[in-house]
Amino acid sequence: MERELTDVHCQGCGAILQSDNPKQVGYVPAKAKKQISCQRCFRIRHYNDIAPVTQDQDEYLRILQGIAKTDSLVVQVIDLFDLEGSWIPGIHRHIGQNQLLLLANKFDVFPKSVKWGRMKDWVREYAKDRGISPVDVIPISATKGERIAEAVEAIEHHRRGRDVYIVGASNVGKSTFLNRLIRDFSDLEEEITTSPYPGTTLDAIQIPLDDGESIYDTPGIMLNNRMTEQVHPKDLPSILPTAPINSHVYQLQQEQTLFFGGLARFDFLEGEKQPFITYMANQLYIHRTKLEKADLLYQEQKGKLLVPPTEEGALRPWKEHNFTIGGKGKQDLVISGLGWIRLRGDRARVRLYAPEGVQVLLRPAIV
Ligand SMILES: Nc1nc2c(ncn2[C@@H]2O[C@H](COP(=O)(O)OP(=O)(O)OP(=O)(O)O)[C@@H](O)[C@H]2O)c(=O)[nH]1
Ligand SMILES: [Mg+2]
Repeated sequence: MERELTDVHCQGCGAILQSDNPKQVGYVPAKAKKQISCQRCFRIRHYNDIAPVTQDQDEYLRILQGIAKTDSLVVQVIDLFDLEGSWIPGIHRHIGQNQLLLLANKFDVFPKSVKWGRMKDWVREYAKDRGISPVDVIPISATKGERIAEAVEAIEHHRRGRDVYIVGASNVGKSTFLNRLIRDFSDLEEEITTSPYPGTTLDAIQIPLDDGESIYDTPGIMLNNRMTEQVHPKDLPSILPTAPINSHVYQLQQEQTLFFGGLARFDFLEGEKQPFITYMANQLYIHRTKLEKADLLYQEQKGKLLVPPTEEGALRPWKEHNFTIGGKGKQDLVISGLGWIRLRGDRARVRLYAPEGVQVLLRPAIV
């Protein structure tokens, strides 16, 4: 990728370092001129600062288009907990003639019973349905360090002496994965900044490889169809799973309701009594009630009993999604970024409320 040689980039987030404007990205105080990372990175690392930056989609597309013109291996990282939400729409248009390797990250949040091969097949099928034949699909856990060696081997094998670009939606764990590589496979010292909030990496970050080529971290594209990007950053820890998710079985009668904090609502409108199994972050509060009480409860308890959201006005108004189930086997009703509800496939009429713009969909059950 072409770069102005005069610019010095922050080693934590890739932004161009500058001492003119503390409010702009890449700021380092003039007296700390020798620093190799910016004040924002320092604050994220040492104070867990929330430092959202409004990202320019054009800037992101410019980086992707730059990659399409190179002869390289493109590695797309996706988030297994939110495959549909973290997929880059039209990725095949962005990579040009280059081969694509898929790293399916955050495997650690699945219950132990979920098989690795199952995840691999699922992601491969998903890619195939979108016109992509990846050279390989490798489920990994960047935080737990699982299957990293395998990913490295696959990258080495498929890059055939070329540069490597790590791409993906924001917050899928691209930088966390690269830090693993830096720590375990190199003698470099500086690490890339990571954080629980989307939009951490701001520009491409170059990491040299032994043969003179490079591997690049890139800023993640912001995809507003995920609950994780709609909630206030303060509420993110309430919905992001960090440990294997414990599923919860709810035996519901018709006309019963589940609230997922105050973020979404599931109504079992009609059908025989049956189990509904939720797969969401363990710390998320789920409240069960009767359908007839649900409206009033929401009015009175939103932001009190039904949290998150804790911040007034942070979420878009709810949109209603109606589904008639039956005859298709077990299915997942997915709320992008929040998790999913497994339906046994019995005949049922259900309704889901989620903030406008958050992707809601049915898929064959994956667990
Ligand atoms: N559970 C789990 N969390 C992970 C894993 N990898 C990364 N994370 C978490 O995901 C969040 C985002 O990680 P980053 O590495 O900053 O993500 P990114 O893709 O570089 O994000 P941007 O720079 O915003 O595009 C952090 O809270 C990480 O700890 C993983 O394997 N499992
Ligand atoms: Mg990053």
